Amino acid sequence: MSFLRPFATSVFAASMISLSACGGSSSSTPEYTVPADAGLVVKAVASIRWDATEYTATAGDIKVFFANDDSVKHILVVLKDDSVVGDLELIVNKRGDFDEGTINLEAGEYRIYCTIPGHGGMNSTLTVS
Ligand SMILES: [Cu+2]
Repeated sequence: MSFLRPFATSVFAASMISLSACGGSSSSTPEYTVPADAGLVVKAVASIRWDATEYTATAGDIKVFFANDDSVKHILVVLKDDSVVGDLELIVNKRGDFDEGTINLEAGEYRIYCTIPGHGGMNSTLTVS
């Protein structure tokens, strides 16, 4: 993940003013910075769920940022008609972990899915247009 740092640093500097205006975050909030150019942001949240039931993205190369606000491991893949699309596989092992990658998707309906056994409920719609 070290490749993130130069970019994250510049974004952080640019957003310092707005962040400080918010009064800071609670100590229980996992620490990570969502890249400003992320085309799709997915978070795993408590009770083995995604943070949304429906996601949207713009067709083409989509930078996916995946963060873990839950306490167990999750593995994100994109499905189309029950088959994994592309070679994107993002893994977050514990709370506060994040991963990112890029996938090229044409317009259409996909699903954001977790491949961990027992996590079948992590199955949300992704609409690419
Ligand atoms: Cu999962």
